[in-house]
Amino acid sequence: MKIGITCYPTYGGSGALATELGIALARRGHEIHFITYQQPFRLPAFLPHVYFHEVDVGQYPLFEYPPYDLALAVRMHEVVLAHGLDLLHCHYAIPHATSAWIAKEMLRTVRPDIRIVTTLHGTDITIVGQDPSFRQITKFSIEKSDGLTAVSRYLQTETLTTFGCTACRIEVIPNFIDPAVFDRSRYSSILTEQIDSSKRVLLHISNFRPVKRVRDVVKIFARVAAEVPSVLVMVGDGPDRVHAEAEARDLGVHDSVFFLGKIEAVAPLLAGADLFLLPSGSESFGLSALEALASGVPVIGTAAGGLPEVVRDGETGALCAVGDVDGMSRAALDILRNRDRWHAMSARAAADARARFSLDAIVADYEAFYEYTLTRPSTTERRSPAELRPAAP
Ligand code: GMT
Repeated sequence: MKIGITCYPTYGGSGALATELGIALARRGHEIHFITYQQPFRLPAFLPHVYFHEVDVGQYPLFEYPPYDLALAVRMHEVVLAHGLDLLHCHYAIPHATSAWIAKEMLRTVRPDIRIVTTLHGTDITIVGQDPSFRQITKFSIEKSDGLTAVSRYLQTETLTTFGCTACRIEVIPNFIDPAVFDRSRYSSILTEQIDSSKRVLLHISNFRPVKRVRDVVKIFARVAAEVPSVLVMVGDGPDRVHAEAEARDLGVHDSVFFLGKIEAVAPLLAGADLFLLPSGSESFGLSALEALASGVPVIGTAAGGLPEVVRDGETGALCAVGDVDGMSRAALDILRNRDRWHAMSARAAADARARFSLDAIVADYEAFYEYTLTRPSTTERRSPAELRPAAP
């Protein structure tokens, strides 16, 4: 198949997942075209059968807000025609699925067979998509996609409940890991070159947006460090980094907290960690938690959204209510104080992640879903949900 992939190319789970998917599909013989405003952060310089098409929004004095959505639609249109793509796979509903729909309308007469698959990742539904400014266009774009996937059962239900798109069939295809990459035994711990090896390492990776609750990460760490000698390694960057840094200073633990900034290859860091902290307010899946589990790192997090579908509470980590810093700190200490328990959890985490979320099986699910979508009538041929509803009396 020839597949166009559009995602946010910056640091974040949906971009990481979309890029890994494209790379894996190319290895399986498909031709992949990334269509984004920047080279995706996990995409190396050259890979066979992988192409990158940059979207240029241009500049014009009249545009205070250059219309990226339109430039993206035009680039999608262009790439479909130039390379004979079979489908466009959009990661994150807006604006990608909206632009794909515009491109599809532009292609209606010349390429009526083109199909759009949209993967819903999280805040496109739970936060941004519910903002009154975007709600109707999110619903519209979802309903106009020929195939829809969500990364967890939680997100599937949330989408159907929030948008009430009764005619949508949403396939759950979870995030995945490459078990060869997220393998603790592959890496010697590079962290010990900087950090005293007698200390336990707690790790957090995210884009430091408010939903990640990075101050809770620091609060949990401060309570753990008061009892067990440990350090906190913070990977990533974003708007709440300054607040996390301030919290570390306020709690007097700043000397034990290392802010490393954005790092692409996280597997070697995970291989040196004892616990992964993810106290998010909402998490549709939690790709970083899965990468930690696969690396044999138990996860301390919240029972929010789709995280319970990833982390088995009490077996591969511990989940508490959002904001329950005490509970998460206690759970972390319980695991760190009992080395046998940690080893058992670590082994279970790596095995469970491999059994349920390995790349080969999940990429095959995407392939099967593409094939299914390509054989179905397009949404432009199907009747809209509104038309199917009986007219009001
Ligand atoms: O965080 C987001 O809002 C978007 C996205 C991203 O680009 O980082 O993350 C989401 O997609 C990931 C990949 O499917 C999921 O593993 C994350 O749980 C999800 N983030 C949230 O739901 C907060």
